[in-house]
Amino acid sequence: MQSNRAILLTPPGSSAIAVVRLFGPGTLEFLRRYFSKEPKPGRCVHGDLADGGQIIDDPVVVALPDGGADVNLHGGPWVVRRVLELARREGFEVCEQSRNAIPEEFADGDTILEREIAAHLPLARTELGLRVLLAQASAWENLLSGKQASPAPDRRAIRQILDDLSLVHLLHPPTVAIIGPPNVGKSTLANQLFGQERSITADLAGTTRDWVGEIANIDGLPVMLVDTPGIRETDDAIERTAIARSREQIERSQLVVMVLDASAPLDSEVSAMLAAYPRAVVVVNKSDMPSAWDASSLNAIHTVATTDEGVGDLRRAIAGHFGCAEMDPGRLRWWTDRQRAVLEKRMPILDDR
Ligand SMILES: Nc1nc2c(ncn2[C@@H]2O[C@H](COP(=O)(O)OP(=O)(O)OP(=O)(O)O)[C@@H](O)[C@H]2O)c(=O)[nH]1
Ligand SMILES: [Mg+2]
Repeated sequence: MQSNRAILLTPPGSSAIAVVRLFGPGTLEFLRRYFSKEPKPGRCVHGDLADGGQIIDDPVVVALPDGGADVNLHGGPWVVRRVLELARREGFEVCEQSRNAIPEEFADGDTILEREIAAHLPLARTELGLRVLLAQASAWENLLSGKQASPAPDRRAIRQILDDLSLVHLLHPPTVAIIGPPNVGKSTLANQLFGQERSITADLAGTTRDWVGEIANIDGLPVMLVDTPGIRETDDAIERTAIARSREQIERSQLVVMVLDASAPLDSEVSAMLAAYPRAVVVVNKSDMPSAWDASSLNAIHTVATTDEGVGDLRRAIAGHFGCAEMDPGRLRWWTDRQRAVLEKRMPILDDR
């Protein structure tokens, strides 16, 4: 049997309006018990929502055609919490993590694709993510109806679409670790990427003791940016633990940005680090200082983290690594297993891969 579920469609925190969507066979019974009016499909009904004689709010309730209902509350956190608690008490499963995709059966839309788009809207943290996701409705319609200006995509074109994970990355932020020797400017660079002061920086090796992970908007691509402590041999037990923990973070990251100091001679530890992360994006920071070594053999990005110089290049390199630099939002992309399967089926039978 279908279960009863309550989902907070709007983001958490204070707002003018918060929408709680109720689903499942118990929805109308719940509203009959706690809402003062009879909900009507497709109509806005204004009434009181009360629990045991105490009015929680005077929401506008809209009954949905499939038996669910949207409860449009005043968006104070207390009101929202009370309504979700009430629903939970009445046996509803409550989803209030607005950073999760909405279960597809809860999402609005006439077609599966429209529901997939609506279901993933909460995961679009940036304007670019939102634009690319919303553009998929017409991109897919063109593919499925064959209404394309250019000829229908051939095997190579579909392979390219399958290999393009950009929308998956836009909806599920990849982890990017900033690593390097102590005092090279990793935290200063991280702060530039965050666009605000997040990590403590100081002219003292070993300033960052523990990784700082938070979402940064890199030219429209959200990434979980992890600033790590400088990797070095040390007797300080806390720093050693921090370095060990950051190694775990580095292992889990999808991209490593290795920061080096233009003004400090390269030692064998740094060379070993370069060899250990051959796929890292290499940044030569402190380019404003006289250089102590020749970086020309490295395919590196040169930055001055204190002034933001070169940081735009680094942003482009990070976004580009995940296929999100200079994106055309209208291009067809996939972001669910179902869509992947649809595309794979379209690969002509004579697939020579
Ligand atoms: N001249 C110059 N100084 C910089 C630059 N980037 C950072 N610094 C300075 O270098 C010092 C160290 O910077 P941090 O960002 O704390 O370095 P870190 O790599 O995070 O250091 P740990 O966390 O200790 O490993 C600070 O005094 C910064 O202001 C740069 O591009 N040029
Ligand atoms: Mg630091």
